[in-house]
Amino acid sequence: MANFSLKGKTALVTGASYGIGFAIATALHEAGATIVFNDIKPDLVDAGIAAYREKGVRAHGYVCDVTDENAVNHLIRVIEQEVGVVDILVNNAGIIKRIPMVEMSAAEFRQVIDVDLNAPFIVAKAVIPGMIKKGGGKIINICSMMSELGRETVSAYAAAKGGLKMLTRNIASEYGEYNIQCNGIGPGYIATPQTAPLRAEGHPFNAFIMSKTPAARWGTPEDLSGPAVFLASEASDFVNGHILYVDGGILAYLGKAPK
Ligand code: NAP
Ligand code: GCO
Repeated sequence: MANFSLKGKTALVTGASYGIGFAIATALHEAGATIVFNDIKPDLVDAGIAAYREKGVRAHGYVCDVTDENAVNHLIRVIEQEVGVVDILVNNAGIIKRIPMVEMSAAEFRQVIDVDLNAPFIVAKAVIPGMIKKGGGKIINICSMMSELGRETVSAYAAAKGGLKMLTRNIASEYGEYNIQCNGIGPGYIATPQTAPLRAEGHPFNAFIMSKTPAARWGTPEDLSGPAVFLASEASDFVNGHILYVDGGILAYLGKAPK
């Protein structure tokens, strides 16, 4: 039987005070990992530590902006001193700006690229040396439907998440020989604060997503737990450069035909 245990492993999940990152970190803990997370705001880190404690998780929380390379390098050094070498990295932190492209400023575009693409590069670059020394590691990049599809108002996000898919494949290509597996998880439409505007009462997007999702429901952060444990464990040691879409079937479906 494949080994799904993460006992003895240290997992860093970025931007994991709540939302998808929080659910993934909780699942990695339940599989045996020691959890480390970061967020930008000290109060969110404190709230996250309390929320993890309520779930029985003694998480190590740190304040760090993942777009700041010096801060990330310092964070990794502190984690290695205080907790241990990072065995599993989940690049989860992310933002979205929903603005029609011709109305979006270059600064707004750059901000999304910075968090959703540059930061996963920065954090992966910071943990890979420790993984190589330790004989291997797991990197999981949180991609998106927008790694494959576009839609109105999300040009920067789609560009970032499309790039993140290829960064995932390139890390897999460049570091596979060091027993580092780098894969992606591509969530469908998940009920978190990031999508709350789309789920607001009466917003037409709800009906639209239901018509595009065979599962006919919004995903929950917990829907990502099993896929994350799989990609973080030895069970996926020969899976590399793969984007695992957890989307209820959206990418397979043309959409419900009008009756
Ligand atoms: P969310 O609820 O908006 O949470 C994002 C987290 O990232 C927050 O904790 C946020 O902290 C943190 N973060 C943002 N910028 C950061 C930075 N510069 N440094 C450190 N932390 C930062 O989002 P979510 O829905 O859980 O999404 C998590 C990931 O899944 C994102 O990469 C998102 O693109 C991706 N995703 C989401 C969906 C979905 O439907 N929800 C689907 C596919 C992919 P603050 O609160 O302090 O900003
Ligand atoms: C949007 C949504 C999506 C989801 C997710 C889908 O505005 O279309 O926010 O981008 O967040 O990325 O996989």
